[in-house]
Amino acid sequence: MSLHRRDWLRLAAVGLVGAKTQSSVLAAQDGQAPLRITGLKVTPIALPDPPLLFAGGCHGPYFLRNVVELETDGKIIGIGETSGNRDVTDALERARAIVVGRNAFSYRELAREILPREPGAYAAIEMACLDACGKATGRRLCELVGGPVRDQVPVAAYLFYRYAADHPTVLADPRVSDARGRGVRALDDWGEVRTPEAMAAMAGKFRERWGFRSFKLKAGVLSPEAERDTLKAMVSTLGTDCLLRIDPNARWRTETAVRIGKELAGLPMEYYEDPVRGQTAMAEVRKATGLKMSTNMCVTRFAHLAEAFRRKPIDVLLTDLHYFGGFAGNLALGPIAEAAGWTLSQHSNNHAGISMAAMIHLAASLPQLTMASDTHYVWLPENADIIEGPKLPIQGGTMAIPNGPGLGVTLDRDKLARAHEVYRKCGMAKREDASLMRRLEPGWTGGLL
Ligand code: GKR
Ligand code: MG
Repeated sequence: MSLHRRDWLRLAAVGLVGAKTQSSVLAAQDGQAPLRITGLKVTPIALPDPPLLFAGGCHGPYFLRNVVELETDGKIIGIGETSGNRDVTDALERARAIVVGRNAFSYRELAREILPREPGAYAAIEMACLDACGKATGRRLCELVGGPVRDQVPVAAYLFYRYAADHPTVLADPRVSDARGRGVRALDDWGEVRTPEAMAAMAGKFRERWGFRSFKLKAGVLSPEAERDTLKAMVSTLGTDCLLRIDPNARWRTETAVRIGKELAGLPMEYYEDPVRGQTAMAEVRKATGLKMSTNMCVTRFAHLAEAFRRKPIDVLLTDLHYFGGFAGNLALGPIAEAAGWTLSQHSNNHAGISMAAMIHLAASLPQLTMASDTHYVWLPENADIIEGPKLPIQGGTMAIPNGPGLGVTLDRDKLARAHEVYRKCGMAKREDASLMRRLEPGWTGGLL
């Protein structure tokens, strides 16, 4: 819903529409701020997740998110989404007292108060403020922050080794509280993917279906040699015009990472992501292999930048609006990354359509974010999203900026209510991937390789 036409005409008559400090001018005019925040509703949800494997274990039956609805006196509701652990829900509940009574246009003021202690909560609140501002002004979120600098946002194929969605151990997980089952009742039909050949076949299908050019292999799961062979098998299937990323989430020792890194030299590597833990080890691998290195683990906040300038562990930074200061933080990060000689890519954790829309708006507005963004969105079953209508489409390896003011997506309250009900029933309060992995692979420890 937009500000009433009558209000715009009145403001236009006194020359205020488009004024640079619109919110304060409007406030002065009316004696109160427009888009005064009157309420903050937080809904924790659980959405179905297939058994994807990574260094920390196997994804549980659901991933958790928090959805925020920010009510304003203009009867405009802004929406936001962020990480789902219970501590973030609590942080959002605490933030209500700070946010209510403030002005959605002044979200940077809120950053000072909420961001340092609760980055995940700040991200959802800022997203909802910007969505409300967009709805009030009839502008897309990317336009509010000075974009778009690109209309189509490239995204990467995010490839996980995995078990079949209807593996008996997966279905027997005590946290499952929906009607999923064997065969046609399974969450998806990708089946088990635990060999180089099976992964290469899945990569080929990902390209056929979504047109991806960049392919990220989530590693730290099989032996490092099998994961190297997986990249080779992917090149045999995809050809050499694909771009490859491999991310063992720091499960490899430095010697392993150097040895495997040298063997990757002949492949069309886009970057080598977090093979080892910490900036010092990353810098050593970077020097020894000459590969482009990237991280979403050793540089995750502004406080890490100074050390990274000194140690030089990376060429590419995977940023994330959910923890790197929202849109405001990311837009500030762009020129800093450029000065450091880094390009930006975008990190992803499991998420739904609201975050997907926000990630597209960010990639469309941040000039330095030139590399394809990661997204788990392909793993979300079609009918499980919480936005109205179908999921946002991926075509030709890119996503278009959603049409419409603000984020350009609408919350489907029935789907939200169902996802909240699942949250209540499944009993999960945080992400926990080791228990299912130990049931699937007794003896698994997740130790260094
Ligand atoms: O979803 O298993 C996963 C990923 O491993 C995720 O947790 C990571 O944060 O996607 C992430 C990454 O690039 O490291
Ligand atoms: Mg990573």
